[in-house]
Amino acid sequence: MRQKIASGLVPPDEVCGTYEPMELSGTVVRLHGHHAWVRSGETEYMCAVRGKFKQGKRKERSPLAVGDRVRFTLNNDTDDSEGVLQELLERTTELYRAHPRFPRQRQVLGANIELLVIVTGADMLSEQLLTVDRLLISAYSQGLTPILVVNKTDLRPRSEIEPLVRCYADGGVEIEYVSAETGDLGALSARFKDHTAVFAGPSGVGKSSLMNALEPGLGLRVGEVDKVGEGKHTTTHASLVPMAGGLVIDTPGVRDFGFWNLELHEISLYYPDWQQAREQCKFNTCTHRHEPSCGVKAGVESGDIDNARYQRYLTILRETWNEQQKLGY
Ligand SMILES: Nc1nc2c(ncn2[C@@H]2O[C@H](COP(=O)(O)OP(=O)(O)OP(=O)(O)O)[C@@H](O)[C@H]2O)c(=O)[nH]1
Ligand SMILES: [Mg+2]
Ligand SMILES: [Zn+2]
Repeated sequence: MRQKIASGLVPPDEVCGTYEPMELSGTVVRLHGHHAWVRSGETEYMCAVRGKFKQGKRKERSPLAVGDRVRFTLNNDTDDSEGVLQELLERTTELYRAHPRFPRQRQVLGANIELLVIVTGADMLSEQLLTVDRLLISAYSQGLTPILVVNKTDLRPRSEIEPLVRCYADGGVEIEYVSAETGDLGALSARFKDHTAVFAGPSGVGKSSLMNALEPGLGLRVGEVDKVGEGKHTTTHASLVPMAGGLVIDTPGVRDFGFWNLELHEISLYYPDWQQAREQCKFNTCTHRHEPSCGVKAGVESGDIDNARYQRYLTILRETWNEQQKLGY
C-alpha cells in the first residue's frame, strides 16, 4: 500500500490556471507525532495534524483517534503532497480510559468500533482477570460488545482454564479459546466480517500474533519470547488494519485501564449478570460493600454470584476510590 499519493491534483483549470483542492473522506488508521494516516479506498494519505485537530477539548488530550472518519483535502502541487484535515465526522462509539499520565483527561483508544476483543494468555490468566473485569466494565459502559479471548491454549490444558473464566461464561460473555502459535483459532475468524473491532489486553498476551494468524500477510510486529513478561511493549501505537473481512485496531498492551468519569456506585451497573441481585438492594446507589440489605452480598453468600469475581469488584472499587482521591474528587 502506498504511503502517499503521487499526485492528488485535479488538472489545472484551463482558463485561470488554478488548482482545485481534491476533497476525500477516509478513516484514521494511525496517529504518530503531528501526523494522521488516513485510508481512503485502497490508499493511505499522510495528513498533518494542525489547528483545531491538534488540541483537544479541555478534558481530552487529542481530538483525533484511530478509527475516526474524517474529510480531508489534497492541495499541494508537488509530488509528495500531504493531506489537510478538514472535518472530523461524528463518532458512533468510542473506547476510552483515563489518560495514564494525565488522568483527568480522557484518552480515546479507538472510535467507531462495535467489538471489544479482550485478549488474555492462558499461562498468566489468573493475574489478568482484574484487567478483564475493567475492560468488561468499559465495554458495557461504552456500548461495545465484548468477546473474551483466551490465547496460548497450547500452554495449558482446557480443564485448568475453564474454571477461571466460568463466571464470565455464566454471565453471558462470549469466550473463544485459541492459540496463535498452533493456528487453532476456533470460531474467532468468523466474528469480524463487516465489523470494526479493537484488540485490547495486557502486554505479551499475543494480540498482534493473533491478528497475524487471523489475517496471513498482515506482518504486525510481535514480541520476542524471552522478553515477554518483562513489561516490554512491542506494539507502541494503535493501528487499524483490514482483517478477516472487517477492520481491527491493534493496541499497545494496557497496564492500567483507569475509568474516566465513572462514579463508584455506577461501576456495578456494568455487571449485567448482577442486575437481578442489584434490584434487591435497599439503596439505589448501593456499592455492595458495607450497605445493609444488599442483594449483591446476599447473592455472593448464596453462591449465585461468583465470590472471586465479587472480590475483584471490591478491588476495582478500592482502586478507583484511590485514583479519585489522588485527583481530589
Ligand atoms: N505459546 C504461545 N505463544 C504465543 C502465542 N501467541 C503469541 N505468543 C508469543 O507471545 C509473545 C508476545 O506476542 P505479541 O503478539 O507480541 O503480544 P502482544 O499482546 O501484541 O504484546 P504488546 O504489543 O506488547 O501489547 C510472542 O513471543 C509470541 O510468539 C500462543 O498462542 N502460544
Ligand atoms: Mg502487540
Ligand atoms: Zn448492594
